[in-house]
Amino acid sequence: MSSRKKAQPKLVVVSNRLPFSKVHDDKGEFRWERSTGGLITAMDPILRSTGGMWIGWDGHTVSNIHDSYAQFDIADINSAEKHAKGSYGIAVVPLTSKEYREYYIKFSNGVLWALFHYFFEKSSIDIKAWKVYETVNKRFAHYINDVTSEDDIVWVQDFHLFMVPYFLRKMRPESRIHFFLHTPFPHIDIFSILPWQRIILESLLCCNSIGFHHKQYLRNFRGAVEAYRREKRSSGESSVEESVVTNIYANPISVDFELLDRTSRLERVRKRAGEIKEKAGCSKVILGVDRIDYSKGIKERLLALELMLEEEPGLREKFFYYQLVVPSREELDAYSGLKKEIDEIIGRINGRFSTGLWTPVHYNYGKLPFKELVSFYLAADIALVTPLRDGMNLVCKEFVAAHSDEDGVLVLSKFAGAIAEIKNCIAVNPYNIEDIASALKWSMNMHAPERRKRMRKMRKKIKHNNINTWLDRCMEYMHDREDGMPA
Ligand code: GDG
Repeated sequence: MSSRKKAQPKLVVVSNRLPFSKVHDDKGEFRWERSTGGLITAMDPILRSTGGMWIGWDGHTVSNIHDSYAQFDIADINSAEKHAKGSYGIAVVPLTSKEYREYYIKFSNGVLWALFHYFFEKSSIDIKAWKVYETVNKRFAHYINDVTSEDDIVWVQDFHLFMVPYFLRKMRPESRIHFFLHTPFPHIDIFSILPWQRIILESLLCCNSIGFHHKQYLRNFRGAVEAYRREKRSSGESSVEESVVTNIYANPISVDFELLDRTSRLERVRKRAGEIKEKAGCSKVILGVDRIDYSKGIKERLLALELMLEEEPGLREKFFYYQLVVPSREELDAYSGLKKEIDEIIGRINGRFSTGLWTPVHYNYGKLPFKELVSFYLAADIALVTPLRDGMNLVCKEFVAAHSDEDGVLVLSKFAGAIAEIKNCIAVNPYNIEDIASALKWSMNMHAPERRKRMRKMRKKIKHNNINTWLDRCMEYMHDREDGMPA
């Protein structure tokens, strides 16, 4: 391990995955592939302009962790990064394939993701996996300590790394350590199912600030902290976290409105959106875009579509539904099983309702290039975003930002964090397929003036609450404790 210590405090982002992944090419050689997502869009410019650092895993498992820690400059990744303005450090935390399975697949996704999205029946409490989760979190903390200075501002991201603050605080009693959670924080009735709830709370309470997407998650967190403190007091135990005042806040993450808006105005993108509409050959294009996940409500949404087709024969041949699905966590049974179920439902719907010239559901399993995705957003008259539970949901915000034509209807789940900001959508209960079907019918029949009025208001909101606003507010909460809400 080499060390990188600078006198000037810098921002250090720590997340499970780095903004780049190491991937094999056909010849078995490695290259770096840039990942997509809101966090990278937000963090990349600030890290570049301030010369910060990103610490995480590169997506590639190794057999010997001791020789696999790596540190380099982002400019060394490829020539595109070399020519980009500004730069920042990258530090790779290695994982073995066993650790990947236990820490990432089984514990982070199999236990925590399921529970934090209220699917407690899918959350299999696994003590062996917890041990590996702890080991990996400790490794992250030690590496942060090795490659950064005590004055740096360490900002840990998401549920994969809940225990990092605990281990890091032991080494750095005075440093600034912050946390942001990208999932919901569940109600105490759910959270208390987790056997490690106390130690996770103690770890979070080692932070100087903790951010959530939604006020409800913050209230749930506060409820859990109060219960934890009551229990401590009644048993006469002292708390490990008493020396740190934790500032907790709600601040909804957003999208790069300007980039999506600008991309949707490109000639190439408009032309492609036109082609998508033309190929559909129907009056309405409906769109669903999701990472494959049971929390996204893809299955329920398809059943709603089937119900609508059953009940309203007049709507047949009037729309085209595109479901874009990004592969995810295929190693978990809950995910591979879901893919099979989705395939079957789509097969059944198309089998029941297709006519010689029309097939209701079109399905793409894979990741589209960014401009192609924006073309789909722009082509869609209606976006169906119906997660059963979602910390925020960026897809609904991207759909709005990409509609530079100021038209389009958003049907949005009332269990997505985004519902707090987006008032002019059509809100649905994603568990109620009749509710989704009737929202869909309403959307298809909505007149242009109302569609435009709603879309303009949603665009105004997302334009104002964009990814930079989110980042600026987080920075304020991290720097100014007085502004937030003490835990
Ligand atoms: C977690 C939380 C929270 C999708 N298909 C393609 C593609 N995507 C991109 C979208 C969007 C992202 O994936 C999905 O983001 P979401 O927010 O909808 O969902 P999660 O992945 O579950 O994200 C969530 C988020 O973290 C941030 O805090 O909002 O609640 O669960 O950006 O555009 N991108 C490309 N091609 C595709 O085919 N290029």
